[in-house]
Amino acid sequence: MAPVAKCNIETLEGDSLSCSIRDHITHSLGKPCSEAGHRDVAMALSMTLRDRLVDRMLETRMRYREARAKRMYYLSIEYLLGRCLGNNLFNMKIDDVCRSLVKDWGFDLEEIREFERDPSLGNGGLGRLAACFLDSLATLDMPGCGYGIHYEFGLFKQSIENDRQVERPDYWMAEGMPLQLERRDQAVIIPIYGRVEDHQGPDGKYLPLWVDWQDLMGVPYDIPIVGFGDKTVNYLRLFAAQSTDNFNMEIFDQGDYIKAIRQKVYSELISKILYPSESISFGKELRLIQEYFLVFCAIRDITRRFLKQNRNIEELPEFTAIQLNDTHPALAVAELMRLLVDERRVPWDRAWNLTNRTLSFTNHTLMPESLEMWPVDLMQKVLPRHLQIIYEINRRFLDEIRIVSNPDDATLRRMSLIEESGGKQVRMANLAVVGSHSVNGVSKLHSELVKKVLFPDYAALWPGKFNNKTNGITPRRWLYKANRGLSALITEAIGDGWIMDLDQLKKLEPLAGDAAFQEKFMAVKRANKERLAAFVAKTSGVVLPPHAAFDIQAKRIHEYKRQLLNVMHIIHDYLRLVEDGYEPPEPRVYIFAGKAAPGYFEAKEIIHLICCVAKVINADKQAAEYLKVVFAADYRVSLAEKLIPAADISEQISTAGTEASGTGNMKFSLNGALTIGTLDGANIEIREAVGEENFYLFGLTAQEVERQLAAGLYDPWEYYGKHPEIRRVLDALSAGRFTPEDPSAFHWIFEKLLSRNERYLHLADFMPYLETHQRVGMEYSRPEVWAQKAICNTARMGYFSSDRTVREYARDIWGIKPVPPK
Ligand code: GPQ
Repeated sequence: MAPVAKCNIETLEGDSLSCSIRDHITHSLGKPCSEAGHRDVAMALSMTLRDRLVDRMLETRMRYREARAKRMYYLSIEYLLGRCLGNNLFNMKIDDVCRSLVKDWGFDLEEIREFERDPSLGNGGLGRLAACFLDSLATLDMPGCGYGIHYEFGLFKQSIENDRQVERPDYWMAEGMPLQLERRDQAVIIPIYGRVEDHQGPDGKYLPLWVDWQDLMGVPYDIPIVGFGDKTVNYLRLFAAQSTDNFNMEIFDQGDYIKAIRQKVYSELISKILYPSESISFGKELRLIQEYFLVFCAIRDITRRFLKQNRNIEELPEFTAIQLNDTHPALAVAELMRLLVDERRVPWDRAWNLTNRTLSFTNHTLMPESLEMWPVDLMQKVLPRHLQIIYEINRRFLDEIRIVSNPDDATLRRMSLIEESGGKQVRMANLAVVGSHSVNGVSKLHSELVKKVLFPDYAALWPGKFNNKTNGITPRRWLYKANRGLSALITEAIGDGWIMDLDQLKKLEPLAGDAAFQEKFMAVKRANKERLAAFVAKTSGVVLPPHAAFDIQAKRIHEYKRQLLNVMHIIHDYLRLVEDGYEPPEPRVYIFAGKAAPGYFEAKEIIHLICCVAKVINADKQAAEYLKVVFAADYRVSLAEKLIPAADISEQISTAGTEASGTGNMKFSLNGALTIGTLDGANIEIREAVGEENFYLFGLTAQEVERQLAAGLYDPWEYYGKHPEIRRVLDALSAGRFTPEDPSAFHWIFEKLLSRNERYLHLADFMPYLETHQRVGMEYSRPEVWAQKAICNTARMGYFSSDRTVREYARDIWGIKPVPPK
């Protein structure tokens, strides 16, 4: 390794980087530079960046402090950051310098970046949205940081074996995580279990005392979050559970040393693993403790910081906003009340006012099975004081609405924080709504449905509390970094202002009809497809023709997202090809990616089906020229960055009214894919933005779906009887056409799709879906028509930048402002 020795401004940067990397190889990794390999350079480079980021982070902290700026804290049980090294290099604008630096040493920067494991500390959209918001907050110089859990095992790694999903643990820190800073000095002690005793305070007033609790410890790890342009560095603070060295003396005194140790080990389980599904974890004690653990650590940390700068707790809402990312951190309502009332002796009404003005809540789902409820018995055992506080909030709230609106009993029952039927349960969504000053949905349609379907009584009571914040995505990761070819082309055409101001993509519109630009645009797409094809060939052995239309559905596997509808269409295409001798206007490549929750039978079977269908089709010579199907294993941020830039067609086909927003839909369209989609979630707004003629719409509306389901009108047999296309596909599935060795394997799908209470109305939307795909095919075979539509998609997606979303939150909910460096 020789030092770089050119003399210009870049080289100055290069020289100091080079020194630092060499220094880390020697002193942090303990190796002579001459023996350093790819992995060592990756580690040392990350450490070098961390040093610079920490400097900026300290500067940012001073800047916020001097400005006495209001802060926003985002509480989320998940963060899907994706790989950090490349993102940091791009945001710090030193990617080119580093590339040429390591090249001089004989290394390839892209190869070095492949050494980093994705920190998969999330399941899907909710966690990825949190990561996009952090990027936008830092880019906009806004004082906003994230709080979460430092899971030891992230979302499982998926592989496909014998055509089925296999899950393996993801020990994401196996290669080390050089970017994070351990902050042992700021560890938090967390009380849990125990009971509440009634005492009388010195003033004669009732004083509840939480006694006999056990303790846990939360150790913070900070990950610096750098904004584009390297000015502001915020942080994501993740807490890891550790045991304290206090022993339960009762056990210890009995001489049961091993039992006492076992209890300590149990406490470290808290942050061991991310639950791989939102709906299967309710009722699990460990998950409740995780939620509490996050909330306690975050609130303790936030108030500690606040009180360091400001003695008067009454001013908390002037300087602090706390955003609850869905209901997983909803215990914050009870915990903030507990801290104010029990610890700081603030009178209840004042404390309630402060809590309400500080907290705000985002809902991300309408699916009834995802609405969190916790059994009262469990909460009594784990969090006796919090349960008491929740009951007190409920009592006062119900008293108040009795006075204000004199509701009937049914309304009161619906609005209560406690579900009384069956075993008593705490309704976390109600707790979050009652305890927050703002409740928002994540797309226009979703926010309307939140008011109409989820919380009609609350919306009538507090119409001003409910609002919409349509989701967004960060253009830095999802265009600038993920699609280098398109980025360069855009910058060549309109300059690089779009990276910070995505609306500038509008300037591409006049070029949509320009033949030369179209050619360049499609050449970039083609190159991305070739790169993806090479990756697929290497990882799964399937050879994809890059001139085919790449049609991709990448997202969690869930019945409501209707991967089944997509597979049914592929089967239809295939049978038409081999049985009817039909020749389609264009060859098609179908790519699926996504994980199924390990306990979700139907989702895992859908993956099995996709793999079986792929095997049969890919082996059929008659189909070879026209059709290929691939299941790309282990969907995660870094794989999304490979798939999305290569897509021609984006499948966004959930049953209308089920997908809160979707954010993958935005990423595809921004990268010039055309959407085939339903009027669901943010699809509606994407279609409005890109223009009807540049979006392939099909299917029932949310209202129509709702009407069919409510009136029991949906009769799948009618569609089966009426449409030979549907019959042929379902009969093929039921007869085991794709599983000759186990012909009844997919009979359940036949039965399910034909059952009257099939909630997602697959068959109602099937024929319109087919017909729309037919149109997609025709238009793809006319390159100039297609190119124009694709360019219009990219040009008109500016609205869906998470910068816009975050600015709206800041203005309407958080009350925070940019604090840029002078
Ligand atoms: N979402 Cl409640 C998740 O990814 N996980 C969850 O636990 C909940 C919602 C998604 C939702 O399904 C998408 O439609 C949204 O685009 C996304 O949250 C971000 O809002």
